Amino acid sequence: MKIGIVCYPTFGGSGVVATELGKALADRGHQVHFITYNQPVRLDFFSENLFYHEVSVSKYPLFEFPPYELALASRMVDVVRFEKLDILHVHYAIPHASAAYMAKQILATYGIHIPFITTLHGTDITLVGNDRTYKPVVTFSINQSDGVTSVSEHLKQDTYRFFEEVNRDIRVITNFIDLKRFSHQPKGHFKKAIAPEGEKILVHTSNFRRVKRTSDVVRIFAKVQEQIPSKLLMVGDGQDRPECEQLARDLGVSQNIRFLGKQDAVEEIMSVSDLFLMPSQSESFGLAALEAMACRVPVISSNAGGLPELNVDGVTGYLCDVGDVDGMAQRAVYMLEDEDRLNTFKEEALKHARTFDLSNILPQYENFYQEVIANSKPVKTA
Ligand code: GMT
Repeated sequence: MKIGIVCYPTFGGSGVVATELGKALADRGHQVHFITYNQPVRLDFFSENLFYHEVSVSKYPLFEFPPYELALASRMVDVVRFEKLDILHVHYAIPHASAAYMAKQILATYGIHIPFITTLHGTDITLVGNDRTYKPVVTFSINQSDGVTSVSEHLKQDTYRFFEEVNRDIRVITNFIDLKRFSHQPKGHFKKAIAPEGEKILVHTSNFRRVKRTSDVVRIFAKVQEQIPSKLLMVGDGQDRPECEQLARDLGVSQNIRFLGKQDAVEEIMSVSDLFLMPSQSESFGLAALEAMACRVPVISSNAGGLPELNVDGVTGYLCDVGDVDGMAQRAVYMLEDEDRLNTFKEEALKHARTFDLSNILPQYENFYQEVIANSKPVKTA
């Protein structure tokens, strides 16, 4: 197939899923065309089946808000026409689904039928559910998609709950992990450098947005550290990082926390870690937690959103209510204080991560593409 993928080319979240999916499809022999405003971060190598088409938004003094959605729709029209794509797959509804709808209508005037699939990732639904600004457009463009997927069952139910007028079937295709890349690596020297006295290593990765509750991570760690000699690695960057750094100083634990900023080789950091913390306010799936589990790291998370579908309470780690810093700290101590117990959690985390291996999820996307191509109806033109 010739597949167009539209995504945000950023660190973390939907952009990573879209890029990893595109790479895997290209490995399977499909031709994959990324259409976005920057080279996706994990697309930094050559493959004969991978193409990148930049969307450039012209600046004009009149445009206080340059119309990215129009530039994107125009680029989609251009790429579909000239590369003869079979299907478009847009990741994150806003504004990609409505841009795809517009491109589809324009292409129909050239006699070209292009079906499009929208994958819902999380904040495109959960934030908009609380903010009516984009609601009519998101509702319309979900309903007009030829196929819709969500990354967890919980996100599917949230979509119906927040968008009462969405009347489409939504196929759950969960996020995935490439276990060939994300696996435990022997990085003993790195571990020794971070924890020279054999301290336990806790880790958190995110974009430090409010929804991640990163200050809870610091608070949980401060409590754990009172009972277990330990270190905390904070990976990523974002608006709440300065607040976390200040909190670490105020709580007197800053000497045991390393803020590492954005990192490419996350799997190397995970490989030296004993426990992953994800106390998010909301999380449609929690890809970062799956990355940790694939590296044999158990998870303490909140029970928000789709996290219970990933983190099995008492098996791969523990789930607590959002904001329950004491509960999360207690469970962390329970896991870390006994080496055999910790190892059992580690094994279970890896075992469960294997069920999300790319090899299980990729065929679900390929089958869905074929289903949608076979069943989608061309736009009626006058
Ligand atoms: O939260 C992020 O890191 C970005 C965000 C996005 O939409 O790009 O991530 C969402 O999509 C990820 C990939 O499907 C999910 O694993 C995250 O759980 C989800 N984030 C939230 O729901 C807050």
